[in-house]
Amino acid sequence: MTPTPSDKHWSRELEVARAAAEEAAGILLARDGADEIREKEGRADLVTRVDEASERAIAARIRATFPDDAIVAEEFSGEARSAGRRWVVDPIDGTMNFVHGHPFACISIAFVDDDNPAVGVVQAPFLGEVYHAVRGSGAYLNGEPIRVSSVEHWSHSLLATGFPFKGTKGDPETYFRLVAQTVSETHGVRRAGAAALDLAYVAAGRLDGYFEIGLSPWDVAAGILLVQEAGGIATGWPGDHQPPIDTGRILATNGRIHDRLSRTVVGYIPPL
Ligand code: LIP
Repeated sequence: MTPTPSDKHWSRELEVARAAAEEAAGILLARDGADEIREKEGRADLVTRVDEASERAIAARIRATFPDDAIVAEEFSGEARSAGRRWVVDPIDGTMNFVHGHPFACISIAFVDDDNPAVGVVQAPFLGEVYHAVRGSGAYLNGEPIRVSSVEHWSHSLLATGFPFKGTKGDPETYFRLVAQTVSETHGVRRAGAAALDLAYVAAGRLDGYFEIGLSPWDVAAGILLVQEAGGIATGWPGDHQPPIDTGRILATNGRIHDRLSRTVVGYIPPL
């Protein structure tokens, strides 16, 4: 099914993404198979039968409407396509939290047209929150518009990050020195364990900035659009030549502290 130019506002893609996220949310809430856990590449890189059931449900909904689109997803990614119409899906972002019953876990679904996300949905079933955005049409939480914070001063900012623990995030000692500096200079740093929700919290003005490395496209694709449509800035690592969706290295802020955060992080972890 080839979309017509009138579909450029991506209303059908948003409808499919929201219905898929809602179906997946029911699967997460049921927790059927949550105790059937496998390790993937590393000690703490987990997958459960719920991740797999969530991804199958999401993929089925996408393919029913857009059979020719590519799907890039965490568990059965299959297609490593990095151009054209594609869906970038994390069936459970925050899997470690989900396994332990910590509520900071979500489904993240992005529709990417050309090189940038055009539709993004992040649904947090245990928090009762659904974030969505369409390129050029704003960002929303449970249907209400959201905007990034107005915090101007670095020393008054609340940040978030993710610590290295999967062996895919560089040198832990250097990273912890970076975190130590940001903790000493700001209102603090949160490490909640789900990149998509950290990005959604920046978009909602609950965090003023978020930074992390070693992520996957499905961790950030939807959240990048939420931040941008909420008036914030989401970029790759300072000096990187590839976008964050490709590098897995991201800085997202309210815009006002972006330069200070960029200068701080690149002092510890250089460009690729
Ligand atoms: C998680 C990210 C989180 C990061 C974790 C993990 P997953 O994704 O959302 O920000 O700190 O290491 O990568 O594996 O739960 O989909």
